[in-house]
Amino acid sequence: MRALIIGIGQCGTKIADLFSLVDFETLAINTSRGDLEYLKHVPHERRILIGEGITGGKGVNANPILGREAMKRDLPVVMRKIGSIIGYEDVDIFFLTFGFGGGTGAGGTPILAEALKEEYPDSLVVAIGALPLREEGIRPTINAAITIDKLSKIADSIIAIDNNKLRGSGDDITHAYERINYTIVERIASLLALVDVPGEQTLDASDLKFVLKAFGSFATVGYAKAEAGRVKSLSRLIIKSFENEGLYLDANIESALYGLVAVHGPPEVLKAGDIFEALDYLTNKIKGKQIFRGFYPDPRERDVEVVTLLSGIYDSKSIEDIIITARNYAQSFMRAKEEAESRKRELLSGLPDFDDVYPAGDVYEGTFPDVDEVAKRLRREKDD
Ligand SMILES: Nc1nc2c(ncn2[C@@H]2O[C@H](COP(=O)(O)OP(=O)(O)OP(=O)(O)O)[C@@H](O)[C@H]2O)c(=O)[nH]1
Ligand SMILES: [Mg+2]
Repeated sequence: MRALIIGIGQCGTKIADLFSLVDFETLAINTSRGDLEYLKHVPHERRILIGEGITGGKGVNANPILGREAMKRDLPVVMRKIGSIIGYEDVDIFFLTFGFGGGTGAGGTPILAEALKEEYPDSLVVAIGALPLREEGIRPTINAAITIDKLSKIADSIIAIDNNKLRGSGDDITHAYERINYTIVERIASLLALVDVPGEQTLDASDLKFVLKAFGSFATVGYAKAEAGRVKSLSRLIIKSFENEGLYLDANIESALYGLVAVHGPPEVLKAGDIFEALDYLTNKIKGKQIFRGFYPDPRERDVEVVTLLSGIYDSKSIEDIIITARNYAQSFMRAKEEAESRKRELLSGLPDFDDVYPAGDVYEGTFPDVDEVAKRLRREKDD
């Protein structure tokens, strides 16, 4: 299975940087030169500055129109770079990582997603985006809502990460972001690492692609881990990975179409009976009734790790909150704008124009006297 992780904007490139650290193929794209330089693990030749002519390499300050234009202008450079990375071996999935609330990621990601879909129709394009914190205010929320709408028509799945949910309490925000990014990469990297591992009952690239090819609906990744000696019921641990606190966003998992469960741990704990009990329960619970599974017994392992993927989700409070807030704001903004316009018309009605109050015909039609000439004449007259 071949995945290419493409980070767009600051949040996205920071996430791609962590994927690079764990040996994934990555590319980092940003409008800010400083943010690109700040990355630690993405190789320098895999960093692309876009929109320099528009921004001077200084970012787009949360304006997605500029982010979109930057990506459009430099799309040929970006696509050539991607082509040279890919070479002759197909990519199964492009993962585009970004923050929904900024300008570069929100504006640029849909443009790149569309170009990738066109150029590589057999590969999947999966968006992995962080949803803005509530306290960031209205603009990031609007950027997020509009970008969700656009990507839902282009991407195969949208793995939305709710920063509000994963933030926890106490941390300052920079630490919280670091921790969230780590969680994102840890889970997705463990899942990808388990695909195409030889063995019976393992997952292959086509299983993962089947689950993620879900017409631009939402997907989420769940996770549960425990020391093998402490696992009393494996079935319970698997079910826990699907529970709300384990997921990237608040979602009703019953609305999911497909699921995928990968269980990794010491062979004596991975009992088929327990696993099937959990899978039966979950298959009945989700709407689409299809769950793929992979078992990975590993005698060297001391922990049991469960990674789950649910896709085809449409019922998510995290997403709904953003869409409703953005729509209410847009509607009340449009109303306020109309009110301002009509109030302005009312206030200024009945005023005359200049022609109504000044008499016509006072306009001097001749040529103006030459001031130098007049001065010379006056001086001559004085001297005489
Ligand atoms: N999870 C996570 N979210 C982040 C991180 N950095 C920023 N965000 C979120 O992403 C949004 C901002 O996106 P950025 O990536 O900073 O913006 P950008 O795409 O670089 O665009 P501009 O800075 O406007 O050019 C905000 O809503 C933040 O909540 C991060 O490291 N991790
Ligand atoms: Mg930025």
